[in-house]
Amino acid sequence: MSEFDKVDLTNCDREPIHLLGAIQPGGFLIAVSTDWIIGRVSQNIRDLLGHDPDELIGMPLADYIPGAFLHDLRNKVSYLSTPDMVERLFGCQIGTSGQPFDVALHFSNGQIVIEAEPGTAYGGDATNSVRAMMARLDQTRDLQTFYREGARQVRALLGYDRVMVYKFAASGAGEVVAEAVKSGIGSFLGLHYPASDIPRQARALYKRNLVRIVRDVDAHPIPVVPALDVAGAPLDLSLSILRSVSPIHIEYLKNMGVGATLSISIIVDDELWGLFACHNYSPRSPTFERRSVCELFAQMFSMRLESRERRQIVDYERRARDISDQLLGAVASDETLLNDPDWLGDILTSAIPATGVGVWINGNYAFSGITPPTEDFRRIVRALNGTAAGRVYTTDHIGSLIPDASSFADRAAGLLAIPISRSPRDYVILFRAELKQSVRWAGDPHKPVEYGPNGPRLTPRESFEEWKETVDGHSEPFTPSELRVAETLRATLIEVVLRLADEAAAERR
Ligand code: BLA
Repeated sequence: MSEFDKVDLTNCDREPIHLLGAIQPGGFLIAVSTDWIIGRVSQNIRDLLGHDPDELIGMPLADYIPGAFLHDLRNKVSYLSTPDMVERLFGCQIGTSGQPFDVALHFSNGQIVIEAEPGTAYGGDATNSVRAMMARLDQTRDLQTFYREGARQVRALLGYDRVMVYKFAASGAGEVVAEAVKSGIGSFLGLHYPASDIPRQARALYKRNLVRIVRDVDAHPIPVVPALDVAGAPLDLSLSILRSVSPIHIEYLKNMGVGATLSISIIVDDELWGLFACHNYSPRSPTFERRSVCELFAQMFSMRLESRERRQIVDYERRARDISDQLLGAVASDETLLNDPDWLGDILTSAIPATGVGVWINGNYAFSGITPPTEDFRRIVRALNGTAAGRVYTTDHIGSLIPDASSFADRAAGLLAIPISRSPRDYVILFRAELKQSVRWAGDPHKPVEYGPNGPRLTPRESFEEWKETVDGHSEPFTPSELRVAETLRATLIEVVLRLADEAAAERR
């Protein structure tokens, strides 16, 4: 097999985006040893220190920067106690021009990496800004307005043409769930993008380093020299604030017609939930200080989102426990209720929304609502007997459980099966009808592999025209929290069934 044949969607995942060895113009990078000897610099360093790289490498940093700045740096380095920490200094005097610089400091493989970019005073009180932003956020009632307010606040702070809240699905694909946008440039709200648009290593990196910026898609990256150290290792720029981004991604942005971007990670329960994704149609570079304020806002947004999501789940599960208690109470006073599928269906679907319920006990079956034809129901029960015992089973695509499920997908396309005995197995099964999903993709995600200017690699989709895909044979999926509720209901149902069996046995004696 030639190299060429091996190109596939996964090779984006192999680009070492943290080792590209360059920064974006407009800033400077100096890497020093722990005794402050210069090991590497960005090639544009003359503009900051008045000397070329070959004059600086191997020399003490102290010879080229003001003593007060070195003192501040040493101070900050002492705080870099845990991995992945980045310390910040705003408004530093480094050269002789009087220009203030914003500085970030971190360790990379035992080297201290110092990055500096021109700063202008933020001109506001950062604490006060974030507090006011949070107050507006906390006034929102539902998640949708919460997302939208988040996008608005980020746009108010950073001023990009378009600010989106981009949410990942479990598959890694994502959707624009909220947007704040300059008028007249169209909307991306509701558009879906395939998982490969933000490859795996990028997502992993974005959990460690929360903000990344592309100041100008037409800018030429500035190499950091020497590329390899004496041990032959490139500089790991994972935590850098100036890192020049993947050329593949730049190509993607150009295809999209975008001139500059910034994105900030939204992390919920230690996972990358999504991003604030900002676009500008011309170059844009908010100062490091302003980006830091926005990063803090995004962190607080994430915490609030986490607690809102938790609260929703707790409320729902509490309601479901009440329903389960109701079920137990009702059957205790009238056991014939259990043989009434309409009663059972009503009570179960008030806890877990479904379009129909089928009950299979001792080879007898009963239905309520919209359910599959009897013969297909039998096939489903047989297939369920092959799944893990004693556990609730769900699928949003019955076609993955039995063949020819499409013939009844309009009646039932997804199911949640609650086993209520061991062997032979009895079940209560909740069905959900087909949801003819029309997914609005930005560009055709199934477009064949293309070869672009970056060699035999996949290029991003060149067309971002909306591309509609209809997904057949699927229902609304059952959520993890519905699954937990189903486990609670299972315990209740088993209790009821066992008690009825005991009573029946006692009567026979
Ligand atoms: C990175 N891709 C990104 C980033 C975003 C997207 C937000 C983070 C960098 C940034 O903020 O610009 C994708 N941007 C989007 C999406 C929207 C958006 C979905 O605004 C929706 C509105 N990209 C591809 C393919 C590859 C690819 C096919 O489409 C690989 C071949 C690569 N994307 C790619 C890489 C990065 C990236 C490598 C990492 C860039 C970096 O941090 O160096």
